[in-house]
Amino acid sequence: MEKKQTKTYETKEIEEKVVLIGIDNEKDIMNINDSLDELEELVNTAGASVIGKMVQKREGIHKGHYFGKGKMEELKAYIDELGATGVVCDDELSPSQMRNMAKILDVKIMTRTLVILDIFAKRANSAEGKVQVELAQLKYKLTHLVGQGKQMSRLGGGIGTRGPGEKKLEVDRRNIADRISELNKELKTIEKHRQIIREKRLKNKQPIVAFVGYTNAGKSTLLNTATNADVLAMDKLFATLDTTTRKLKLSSGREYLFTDTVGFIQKLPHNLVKAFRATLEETKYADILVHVVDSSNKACQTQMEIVYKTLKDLDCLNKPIITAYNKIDKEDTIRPLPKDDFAMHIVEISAKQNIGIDKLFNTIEDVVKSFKTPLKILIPYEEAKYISIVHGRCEIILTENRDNGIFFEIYADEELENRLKKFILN
Ligand SMILES: Nc1nc2c(ncn2[C@@H]2O[C@H](COP(=O)(O)OP(=O)(O)OP(=O)(O)O)[C@@H](O)[C@H]2O)c(=O)[nH]1
Ligand SMILES: [Mg+2]
Repeated sequence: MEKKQTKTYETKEIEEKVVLIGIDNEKDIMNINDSLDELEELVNTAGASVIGKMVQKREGIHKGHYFGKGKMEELKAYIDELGATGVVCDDELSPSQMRNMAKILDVKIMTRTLVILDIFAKRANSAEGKVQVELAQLKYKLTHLVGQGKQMSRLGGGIGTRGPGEKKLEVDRRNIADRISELNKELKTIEKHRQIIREKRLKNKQPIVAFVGYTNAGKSTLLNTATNADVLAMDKLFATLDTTTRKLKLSSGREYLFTDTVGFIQKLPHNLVKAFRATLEETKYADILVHVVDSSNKACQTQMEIVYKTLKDLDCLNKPIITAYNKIDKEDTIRPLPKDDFAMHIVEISAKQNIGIDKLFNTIEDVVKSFKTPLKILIPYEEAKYISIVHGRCEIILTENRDNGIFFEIYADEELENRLKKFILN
């Protein structure tokens, strides 16, 4: 639950009623209607309401003011008719486009990024999350809020004006750069701390399983069900901004670390992704990725494509991926489920109803068992049986005949590693 603002001296929130605008250029991964539906959810999550939508079919964005001239006039009339207080654009706008549009439309001009930043500001809990959000906001401000002063101050609160940075909104623009470098330093200290924790984990050799996926797919719900954690899960976009990790022993007796991560979304600007690098890095250190998919979402196939694109950008596509088609308890689950060429295994689950979780656990254990570790071994010549096992079942990097036996550098899975234990050289 959001805490109500009760202090009288804080900016009074005005209810924003906005019109969403987007361009249908048939080039984006997600079709424009799904994209605007998603933007509507984002706007609702940020606390404003959508009272209209307008789409223009055109090759690209108009350089001066996003929509073409005629369509802008149509939009102006539409806004006046509805009494909208703002416009939220599905794409990024340059400061001059924002200025031109504000001049023509005479309402507040916002973008998808601004809305996402606003949600991030509401959600950030940890020190790291807050620093990351403030950094992202300041960077955005530095490049975008030039010349927006009049509109912003005229309309008071609402989207784009709240956040951990709120106290600092009065910070002189000249100081923004200083603040950015200060925050970067803070982030470095936090990252160092994270690195120490990571090293400890590596020593413990507990496999790390990260739940990744599109926002609202059910990652936090799965972490809660799987590990009895108490992570905020709700039907809002970007419920999770901070990573949570829980330890759990599975039936083999091995301990695993399960990590919840921030959700992905389409059209997330590159600098925003960069701002959340530290959080997303958790994904980089995972041994296995469980790709949680909301299989009841009509755009789920597109969402999956976007997840894989993001994983590729993060250099994580080479990790073993288990796709967990979630929410199969829902009637509107898409059948047949989309194909998934990136997944090593596919399971169907309901994180909420605790269906298929054991199957998911077993699959995770199977994948871990198949992991191959590099080993150096020396097998005496008289142990012919073991020599033929190595030749038959291991990936051999190097062989050397030595006085006391054959030296091998190999990759072996867990079972073979156990069988060859007595020959392993330290
Ligand atoms: N019916 C049904 N609803 C589910 C299931 N799993 C999750 N949900 C619901 O889906 C919504 C989103 O769940 P979360 O666990 O917060 O999703 P998330 O992937 O962590 O989302 P972000 O943190 O925003 O990225 C919540 O309302 C959950 O109750 C499921 O198996 N079945
Ligand atoms: Mg979550």
